[in-house]
Amino acid sequence: MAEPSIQENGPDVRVERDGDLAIVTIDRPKALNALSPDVLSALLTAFETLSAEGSAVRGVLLTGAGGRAFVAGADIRSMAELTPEQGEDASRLGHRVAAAIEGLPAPVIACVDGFALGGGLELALACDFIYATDASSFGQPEVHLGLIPGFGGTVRLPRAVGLARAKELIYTGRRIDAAEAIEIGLVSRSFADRDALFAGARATLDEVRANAAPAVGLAKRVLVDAAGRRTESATELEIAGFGDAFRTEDMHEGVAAFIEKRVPEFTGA
Ligand code: DAK
Repeated sequence: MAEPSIQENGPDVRVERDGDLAIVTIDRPKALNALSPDVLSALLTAFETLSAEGSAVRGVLLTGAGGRAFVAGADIRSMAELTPEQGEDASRLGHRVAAAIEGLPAPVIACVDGFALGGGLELALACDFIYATDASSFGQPEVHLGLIPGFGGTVRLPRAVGLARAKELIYTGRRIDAAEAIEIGLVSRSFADRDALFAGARATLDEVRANAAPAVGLAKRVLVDAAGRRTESATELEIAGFGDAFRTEDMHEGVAAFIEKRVPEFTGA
């Protein structure tokens, strides 16, 4: 395996590569990794750059540095003086980051170790799923500040936990622990500590990487695009994606290998 490489995307975001895996770290621990406009821009660049690599990227772990927070929210200080128009622009930038994560064909696991609040939880919700340490906590506390979620929380939280639970969390701004987050389906798995969290996330990506890359990418595209659509329109997306799978060499290899009773040799084509 090649030596892991590190790329800086601005001072507060770094991307480490380990072969076809990428670890994106928000590294602003003094502000509990709060999402300033610079951090959001750097995240956008990081995910757009990974997207441009196509099938050379098979999985991404998104995390926060410092051991106290994934992300404690949008940067409250940088929001203080915004006009309504600037508020909308800030919201758009957050949505572009979420879209870049959802548009990446490879799965992105949010590895939460500590607070995932406000814009931080929204960032995690844009990932394919959330793994967390037992000591983590989650919430949408915007109403405590006179705000509402601005990076997709009103859209993705109800999809993750159901409309009633999302309303309860958003209207109260209440924080929940990892155990409750698992119970309501917000977090997929929790782990005793950060090392176990990363080992677990890497093990999941290893399972994914054994499969045909184009099929995983097509499945993600359909799952992301179909979410929230009416049944008929959503199933049309699945039909198109299913057809697209037949255009890939890996699909023909996978089916042939099954019939010939051998292990498939996927190439990502
Ligand atoms: N922004 C900026 N700085 C933050 C921060 C944040 N969200 N969260 C923490 N910090 C900073 C603190 O100010 C403190 O800095 P210093 O005072 O040391 O300089 C440092 O991080 C450590 O925090 P604490 O001293 O407060 O640490 P504690 O352990 O006592 O408390 C805490 C940890 C996470 C419970 C507490 O820091 C906290 O309640 N933080 C705020 C959490 C929060 O409300 N987050 C949601 C923010 S609202 C928008 C788009 C999206 C959104 C809004 C607008 N637009 C389109 C405009 C989304 C909004 C949100 O995310």
